[in-house]
Amino acid sequence: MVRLPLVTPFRTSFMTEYHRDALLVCVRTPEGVEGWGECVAMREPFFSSDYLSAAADVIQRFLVPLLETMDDVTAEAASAVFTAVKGHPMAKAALETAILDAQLRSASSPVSLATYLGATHATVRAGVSVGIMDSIPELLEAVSGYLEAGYQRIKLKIEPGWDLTPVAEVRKRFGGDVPLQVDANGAYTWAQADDLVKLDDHGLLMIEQPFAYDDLWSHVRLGRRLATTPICLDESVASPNEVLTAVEMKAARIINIKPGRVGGYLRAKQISELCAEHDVQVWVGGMLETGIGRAANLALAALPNFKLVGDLSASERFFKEDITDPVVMNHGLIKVPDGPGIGVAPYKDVLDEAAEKAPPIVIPFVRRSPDQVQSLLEAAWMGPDMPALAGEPASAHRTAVAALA
Ligand code: NPG
Repeated sequence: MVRLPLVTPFRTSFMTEYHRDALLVCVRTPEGVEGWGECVAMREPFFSSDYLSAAADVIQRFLVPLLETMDDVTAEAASAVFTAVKGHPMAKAALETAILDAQLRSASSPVSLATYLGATHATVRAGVSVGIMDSIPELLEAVSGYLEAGYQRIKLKIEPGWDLTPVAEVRKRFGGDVPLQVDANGAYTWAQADDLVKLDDHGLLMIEQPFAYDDLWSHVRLGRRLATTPICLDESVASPNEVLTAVEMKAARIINIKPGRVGGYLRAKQISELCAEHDVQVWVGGMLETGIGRAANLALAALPNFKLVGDLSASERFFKEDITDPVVMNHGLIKVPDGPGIGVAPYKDVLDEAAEKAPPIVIPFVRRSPDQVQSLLEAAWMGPDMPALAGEPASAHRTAVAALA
C-alpha cells in the first residue's frame, strides 16, 4: 500500500479525497521478472462496491488460489478463470495487469502494453477532471490554469446545486469552443432532471452518469429530453453485457471505459470493440491513478477506438511526487509508454518506505489441484481471520449459514 498526498483536495459528489491510497500488486516469475498492477479501488465503497481491503482480501483468498490451478499463468487465461469470482473487477484488474506486465516483459522479444493491445498512436491528448469547488472564482482560476497548461478537454464534476452556474460561468469566461463536459457520479434523481435538461444549452461534449448506477431507465428518459448533449455512462456498466444492454436501451451514446471498473485491460479493449460495432464512442476514465495505473491507461487510450479525450493528465495534476517516473504533458499531449510491459515500475525507495509502514503481503505460488483449491477456499471461508467469525467455532458458523440459507 502506498499513500500519496494530493496537491489539492479532489471533491466529487460522493467524497472529498485528500490523498490517494493505492494497493500495488507485484507478481514475480520463476526467472525473477516482476510485473506491476495498481488496484484503483478507494478505501471506502463510495464509487462502487469495490474497496481496498476487500480487493486485497479477494486477491489473497480467491484470485491467487485460482491461478494456482493453472499450468501456464497468462493474463488471458487468468482473465478467464477470474470469471468464477463474481464482481470485484478492481481486484481482478490489478492482478491481471501485474501478470500481463510480467508476461510482456519476459517474452522472448519483450513488447509494450500499447503494442500488445494494438495501439495506433504514440501520444494521446490530455484531459483533466476538475473537482467541485467552494466558489466560482476558485473554479475559474483552476480551469484557467489547466487551459494555460495545455489541457485539451475539461471535465467539471457536478452535483445538485453545483451544475448550471459553474458550467455557465466557465462558458462565459472561456468561450464556447473549450471542449467541456460534466460528470455527476450518479448524484441526481429523476425529480431533478429539469436541471440536467437546462445543461443542454451549453454545448457540452456529454453529461456523464447523472443518475445512480442501477438506474438505466432515468438515463433513457433524460436522453429523450436532451436535444443535443449525449449521455455517457461510467458506474452503470462493468461488463460487455451491461454495455450492450445500456446501448440497446439507448441509455448512452458514449461510454467511459475504466479498466479497473470493467475488470482489466483485456476486457476494456473488448468493450471498446463492442462499442465501435454499435457506433458508441469511448474514452479512458481515470481514478486518480499513480504512475503505474496512469502508464497502463495511456496504452489503452492509444487504441484506435478511443477517439474522445480521456481523463489522462500529468502526474503533477494530482501529485507532487509520483511513485514512478512522472507522466508529463507537452503541448497538451502525453507520450504513450513504449518500454516493455506497462513501461514503468515503482521507485525502490517508495516501496521501501511503504514496507516500513505496512509490510507487503507475500503470497508464495503453490501449484494445486482444483480439489486442493476447493479445500483451501473452504479453509479461507472458515478462517479465524475473518472478522465476522473471530472467536466463533466453525461449526456454529456453519449452522448460522445453513439457517440463513
Ligand atoms: O484523472 O484520474 C483522474 C481523475 C478523473 O474525475 C476523475 N475520476 O468519477 O471518474 C470519476 C473520478 C473518480 C476519481 C472516481 C476517483 C473514483 C475515484
